[in-house]
Amino acid sequence: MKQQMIQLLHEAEGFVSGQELCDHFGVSRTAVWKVINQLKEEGYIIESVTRKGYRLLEAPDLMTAEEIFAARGRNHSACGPVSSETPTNASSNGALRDIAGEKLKMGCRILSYDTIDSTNIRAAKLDEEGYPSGSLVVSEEQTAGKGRRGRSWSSPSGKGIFMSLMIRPEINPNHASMLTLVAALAVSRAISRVLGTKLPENALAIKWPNDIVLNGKKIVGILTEMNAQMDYVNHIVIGIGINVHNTDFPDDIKDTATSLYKESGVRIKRADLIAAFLDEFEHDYEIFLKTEDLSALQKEYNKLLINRNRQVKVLDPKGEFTGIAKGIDVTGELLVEVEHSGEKAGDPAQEIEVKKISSGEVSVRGIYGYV
Ligand code: BTX
Repeated sequence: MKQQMIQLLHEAEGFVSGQELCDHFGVSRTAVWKVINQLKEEGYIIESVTRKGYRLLEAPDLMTAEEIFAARGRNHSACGPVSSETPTNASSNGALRDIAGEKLKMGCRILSYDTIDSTNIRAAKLDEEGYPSGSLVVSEEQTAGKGRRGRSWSSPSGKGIFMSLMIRPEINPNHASMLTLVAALAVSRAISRVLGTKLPENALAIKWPNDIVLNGKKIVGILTEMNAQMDYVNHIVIGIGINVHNTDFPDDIKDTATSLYKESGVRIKRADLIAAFLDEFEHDYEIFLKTEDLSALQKEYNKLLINRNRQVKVLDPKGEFTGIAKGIDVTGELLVEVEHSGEKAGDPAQEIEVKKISSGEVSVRGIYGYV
């Protein structure tokens, strides 16, 4: 009832009468009043006026299932309110898979925590617990937020979005790494949608393969983890960390990290950004499943790519080299043009080799500073 009450208050143009709420839920006025009081305690600002009823003046910046569903409801009616209780249709083997052409529902189960070790660790368990593909874990804080290759992700309470989406795509496991790029594109679009003109033009960019940068500093990190057999994906967890309200950062990242608030001066509602991401990802994921490559998304991704046409240093374990990044190909590999000078000294002949860099093998840093 609480979840539906929040939805109703969000959707109402003005006041909702107490009688309407009693009739809708089939409960007494006292029961309605109790839920309203509970919401007020949680930070909802609700005006109550005799003979008019209740009106939601402001919702708190919570990342609860209720707030995320309400935010989606305003611009995406396909995902109705769904209980976040443990589902009863537990079936790990043979669980429904995501196939192109089927209606995908990203975020239709949301598990929201105040604190957790890592949302990726929790999301990885959802598959065998029988949660449907598209289930989302969100937390206010992470005590052991994970970055790639054993690195950590700073996850202070109330400052960011720490979320992990569990999906079961019916794809070749070799194609799974492309989903990180699909997610990066969806997060970029979601940020642009929520902040719009509050961000300077071209300030938001993707640093291949999985960072989003704002004014040259890191604002989003994405960690994709897979549980698969040789030819079969059991599940994939896409973990996303977004710096939202941070005003300062730990010493080791203070020069390279930033937040949406620091760059725009706007305090967004985190549920709005999560809802926008779910909409965007749902759309792009379906496109990706059709071809299992990035052919339909490559152009947009390359437009956002900060490394494009810039000199990059490729930290390949077999030997570092520099070159000019040209963009990604349809498989998400970064194409880097490397110049080989002529054999004899003074020979002007130059040969250009295009090397394909796959995210698993190397990391790429700009020659000048972080990007
Ligand atoms: P990454 O390995 O590319 O980036 C980690 C590096 O980024 C760190 O070593 C540090 O230098 C820097 N860093 C750490 N925290 C932050 C931050 N908040 N903002 C900017 N820079 C930072 C990127 O890994 C993948 C991160 C995924 C995080 C999400 S949060 C939800 C989910 N759960 C989980 O445990 N991880 C993912």
